[in-house]
Amino acid sequence: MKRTAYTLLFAFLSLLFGASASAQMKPEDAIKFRKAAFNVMGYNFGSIGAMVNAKKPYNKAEAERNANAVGAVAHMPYELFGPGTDKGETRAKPEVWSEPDKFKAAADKMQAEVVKLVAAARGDEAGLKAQFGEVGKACKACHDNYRKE
Ligand code: ASC
Repeated sequence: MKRTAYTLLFAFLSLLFGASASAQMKPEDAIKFRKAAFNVMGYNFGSIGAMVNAKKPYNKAEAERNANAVGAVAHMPYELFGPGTDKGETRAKPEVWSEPDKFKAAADKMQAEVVKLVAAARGDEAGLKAQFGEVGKACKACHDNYRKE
């Protein structure tokens, strides 16, 4: 019983401090971290793109690592568009904050397609190529509406 109480207390404190750490993060740090996440995604997604578009040899193990890396960080940027992060070194358009439901829907769509990309990377190159296209469309939809050139 005592152990359960400590476990619960620990879980509660972790949540509390976890939440406040992200709430109190300096806006410039949030911007820096979300760009880092997008860059990790861009690097790895680009590597898959190079393979499925015959710019470099298809290597299944590498494609799986790339897809897993995208999958591991795809949720991150959207935790980092909080208040005050609309100003500074960012190309994010004001619509990110003025139409949060639509922005969230676009982010959710991307993340759902990335989950399928992770699965597709375990299959053959044709399936990976098809799902690469779907993820690319989700990336582009968001860039078109929510990113300045
Ligand atoms: C990429 C990459 C993106 C997307 C996007 C798709 O490889 O870095 O941001 O694809 O260009 O339209």
